Amino acid sequence: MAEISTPPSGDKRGEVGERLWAGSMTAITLLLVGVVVYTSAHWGFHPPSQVETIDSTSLHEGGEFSEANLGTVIAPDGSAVVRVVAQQYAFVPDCLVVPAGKPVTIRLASADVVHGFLVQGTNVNAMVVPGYVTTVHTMFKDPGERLMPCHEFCGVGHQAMWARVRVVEPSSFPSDANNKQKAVSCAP
Ligand SMILES: [Cu+2]
Repeated sequence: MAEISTPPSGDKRGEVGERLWAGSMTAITLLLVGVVVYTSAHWGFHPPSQVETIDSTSLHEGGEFSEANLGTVIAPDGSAVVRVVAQQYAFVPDCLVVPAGKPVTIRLASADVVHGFLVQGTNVNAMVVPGYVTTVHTMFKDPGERLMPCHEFCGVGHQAMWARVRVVEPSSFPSDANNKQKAVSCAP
């Protein structure tokens, strides 16, 4: 009968090797966890939306993301808040109008699955997870039009899901935006 290879009794080399490996793996794991904890605390990492929750199944029934609130509203200080719903397979509204050179806050909620959005040529890039509000603060320097595609695969119509961001001079901003009752967009 073949002997299973075990260290001869009294030979501790195998056991020492095992302990060495187990010890170094534990040390590496602890080091990596330490690096994650340190960098998170040092750089103040947090989810982009500060974990603001919302009931994704009832967005259309009222509240912040009801139809009348979707689009851009200008605050008295000239800054803009844009509210957008992401759903299979469109952004509502699908054309956002924002003032150039003013602080812009974009708030998105998903009505169904995970979506994502980015604005071409800027660092605006975030995911839109159902149940949470995604908030992005930015500023668009120059007037012009930019594409805003969905970048998270969200189903068979994903490739057709994109919006435009039209950056205009604050002076030529639709005047309705100053009326807080009505959000504006450039969607047809
Ligand atoms: Cu999508």
